[in-house]
Amino acid sequence: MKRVITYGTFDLLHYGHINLLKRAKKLGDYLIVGVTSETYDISRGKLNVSQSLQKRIDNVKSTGLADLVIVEEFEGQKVSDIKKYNVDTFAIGSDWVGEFDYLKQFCEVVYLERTKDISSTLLRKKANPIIKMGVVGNGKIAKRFIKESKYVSGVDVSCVYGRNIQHLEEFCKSLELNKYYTDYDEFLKNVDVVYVALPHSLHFAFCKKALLAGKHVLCEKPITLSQKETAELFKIASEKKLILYEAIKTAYAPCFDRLISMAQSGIIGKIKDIDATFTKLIENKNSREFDVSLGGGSLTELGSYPLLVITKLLGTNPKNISYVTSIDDEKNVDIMTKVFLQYENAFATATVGIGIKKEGDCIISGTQGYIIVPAPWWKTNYFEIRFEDLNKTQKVFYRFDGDGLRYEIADFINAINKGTKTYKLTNDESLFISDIIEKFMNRKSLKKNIHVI
Ligand code: C2G
Repeated sequence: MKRVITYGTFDLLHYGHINLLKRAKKLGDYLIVGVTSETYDISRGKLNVSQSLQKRIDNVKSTGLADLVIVEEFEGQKVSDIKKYNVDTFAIGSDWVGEFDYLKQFCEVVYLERTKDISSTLLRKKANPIIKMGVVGNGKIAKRFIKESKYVSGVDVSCVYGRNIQHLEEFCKSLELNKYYTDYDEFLKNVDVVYVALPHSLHFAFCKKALLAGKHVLCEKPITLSQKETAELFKIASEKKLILYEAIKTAYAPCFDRLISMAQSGIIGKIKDIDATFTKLIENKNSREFDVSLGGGSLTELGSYPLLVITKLLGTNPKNISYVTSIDDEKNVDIMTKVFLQYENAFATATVGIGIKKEGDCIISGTQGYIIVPAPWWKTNYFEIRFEDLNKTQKVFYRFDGDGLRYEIADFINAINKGTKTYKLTNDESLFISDIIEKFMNRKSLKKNIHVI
């Protein structure tokens, strides 16, 4: 019996896929089809697959062409599948010519002519027309965001809003953008969705206006500086059936998602302590980060990251929250802050600093072991699960491409197309983070829980 194997995502199964499967089947007597898992697709840079793995498997099965359907989960699996299933022929479309020649040492490799004028990308475009996104703000993060958006299909950043014409012109030139606006209402009329990348203190007003104008919003973290304001934005979004995302990039990174799932699986026992640190020295004291009127400071700037991992694993109901902080006398912003959170059965510390440097790792401790994510843990691409017996250490690696903003953009675009948010950062989690930031901002009224040193 001659065994043939082929692989693919098979998103929105179309006649191009079916043609391929028919011809692959004819190459032998038994056809094995490997359907890629979501995590594998993300790891190889395919970010906009629209159907679930189960749906894609069902579709392949419904063709009646596959004798066996398997799931492809990792790079290098093809070699072991070929050996495991005694495969004689590996077949794949001609868009991959040359890419799989290395498999020739194990079996015959056949590239089949790709069917013209049809692709999943084309079908996705038809189902979901390209979303026109406008960027609010023209600073560093806006620039990085626009570059990263190019890796996500289904979205096109078409224009930018700002105040300073000279800066806008330079910004547009460097990013090959052809339109800028200095009038926010005019800008809103010309986009489907907005990304807000302004100083923190302006987030609320600009998000609110965009939502009221019927636009989906992706807002840089922290979404606002108070729980009340964040709640108001979510309320408007929900009433108007709009998607509102807080852009904490770590939340959407595939390796972070894996970290959270593994920690929640009980692999280290009951989670009892989390210690997460993020410091980033800002040299320029005249910058936005040191400007109290713009919501500057360590906790507003960086707090979202450690608070994200804490809320994901321990929830949104600590029994007690207290802070120790070091304030810059001249600027009146915190150059380092530690937030202590005491939960019913666990505790956690979030440490952030823009004026004091510290190792930026994250340690999640449990009753049977701990997980360490080395610095920079917020760009999660690697972690170790360690136990009393060091021989049991597990190392988990994952891809974190570019600046990592592409993952949040892809998630946001998918949410718009599907009409619902993912679990990766819930409204409750954003509200919780806003609350902790707000309590700190109002520190005068919280004297006994704040220690200034
Ligand atoms: N295909 C085709 N004609 C098209 C579209 C796709 O022949 N018009 C083929 C592809 O060449 C591939 C298969 O259909 O052999 C599945 O295509 P995709 O779903 O796009 O999957 P792909 O990303 O090519 O995955 O490990 C995964 C594989 O490497 C390929």
